[in-house]
Amino acid sequence: MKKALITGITGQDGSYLSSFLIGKQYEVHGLLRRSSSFNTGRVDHLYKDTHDPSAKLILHYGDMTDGSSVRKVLQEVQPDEIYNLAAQSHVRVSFELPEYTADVVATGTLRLLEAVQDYANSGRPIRLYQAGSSEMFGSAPPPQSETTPFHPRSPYAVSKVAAHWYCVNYREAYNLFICNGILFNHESPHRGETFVTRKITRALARIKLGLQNHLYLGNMEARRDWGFAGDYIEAMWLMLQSDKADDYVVATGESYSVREFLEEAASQLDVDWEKVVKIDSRYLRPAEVDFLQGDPSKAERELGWKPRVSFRELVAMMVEHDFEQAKQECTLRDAGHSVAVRGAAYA
Ligand code: NAP
Ligand code: G4F
Repeated sequence: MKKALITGITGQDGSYLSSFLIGKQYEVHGLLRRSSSFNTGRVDHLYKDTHDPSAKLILHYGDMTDGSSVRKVLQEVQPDEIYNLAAQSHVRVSFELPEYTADVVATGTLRLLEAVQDYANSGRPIRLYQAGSSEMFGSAPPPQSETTPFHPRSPYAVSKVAAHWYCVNYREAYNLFICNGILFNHESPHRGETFVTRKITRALARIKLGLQNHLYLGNMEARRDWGFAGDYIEAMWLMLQSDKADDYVVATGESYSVREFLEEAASQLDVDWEKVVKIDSRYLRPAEVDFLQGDPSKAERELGWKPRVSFRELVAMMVEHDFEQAKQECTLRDAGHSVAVRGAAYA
């Protein structure tokens, strides 16, 4: 049985990847950061008590800002594959928390690479996937591919570029099997509620059922290449099954504006968005990434990877999920419970 270690296991991608790897008979271990409230909601359905011999998901406390914890978990688990997904992954928030973002995203990756190098030196084979981002392309014109030069536009993106080059450097210097995935935006019902797609589908569903009145957004003209997270985690795995460690763009090859996403979601819910959407400059970024559209031909050619879910199907999946969730909120409201929008912070 293969063992995988996933950092960022409690995030959107971590949850899809865990489920996928368990389906492939892996034993899955995850790095769990300490939180004062439960942060395992996305993987609870996969979790069994560790005393149960059929448990396939094991969580270990650790944090990317604490190198000793990363090293200890790696030594304890002895994985065949590592998926480094942990990040402060919100671009707007990275302008508020630039040092912390760099510590987790850039230096955190370096800490992991140092631990991996020592582990590999003791003769144990190991493969590492690094979660790179299309944000690294920033203002480089589309379509962006593996040969497009990076021009990052946020502390988050600069940190991802540093992590990318740390990985290339450790691959070349120490002959380690490390792949950088350069993934374009991917979404799902598990997407964090402060990313624009989920913010839109949640808010429109709640507006439809009278749970809120308005949706406040920033730049509606930015264009993104949006795919389904469930498709993208398969590309991560395929990279690590390949004969050769390399870097790959993972994208759909199509691009839509935030406005087009909003129009599609509103039409599926039959909501007149022009009456309820307002622009709030707090959601604008000091520097924006205007146009992302990936060229995934290398991943298709070399890994046999292709996205399955279309833009329209992705919106429908998210709308359906959030409409169901809003209906449950209505039930709670009718039973006298509070159903305020969760999360006091803006993003
Ligand atoms: P996400 O939902 O924001 O999840 C991030 C994960 O990292 C969570 O499990 C989070 O833990 C964990 N984390 C944050 N800080 C940490 C720390 N200091 N130590 C340990 N763990 C920490 O992100 P995602 O959408 O799944 O994305 C996965 C990775 O792919 C990220 O690296 C992201 O930057 C990158 N990426 C994402 C996309 C996309 O469109 N989704 C595209 C390109 C690249 P908590 O649950 O406790 O917060
Ligand atoms: O949904 P977003 O916050 O995602 P963004 O910035 O593209 O970053 C995501 O994708 C990256 C891959 O390209 C990942 F690396 C990163 O970790 C993250 O998962 O914003 C998308 C667009 C932006 O142009 C933003 O300015 O939507 C625009 N937008 C407009 N109004 C908004 C809002 N974004 C957010 N979060 N909230 C708004 O109200």
